[in-house]
Amino acid sequence: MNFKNFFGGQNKVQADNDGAQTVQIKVDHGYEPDTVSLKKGVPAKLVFHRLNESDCLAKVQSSELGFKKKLPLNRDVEVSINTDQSGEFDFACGMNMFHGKVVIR
Ligand SMILES: [Cu+2]
Repeated sequence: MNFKNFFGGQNKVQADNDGAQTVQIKVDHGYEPDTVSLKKGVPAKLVFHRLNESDCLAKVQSSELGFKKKLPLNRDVEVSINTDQSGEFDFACGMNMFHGKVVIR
């Protein structure tokens, strides 16, 4: 099966060499894309990249997905996502003002 055709959806999911799903998320005026679709049971990571100097976006966190990360300006920050459970999981900036969502199916 060709992973690149398999995932589809509104985000650009790329399969890397080990078969993991990788999604780049641009952090500027919020998250882009703000909804990420992942395939259940396939290892996944989000790669956040912050372009906006605002402190508001300098952290990203999700209690539902169990991560809290600092996002240094202009750097890739990888977050591994457990895809064992299907569902919709929110993430947000440190002040809970900007929101994004991971959909696992
Ligand atoms: Cu904020």
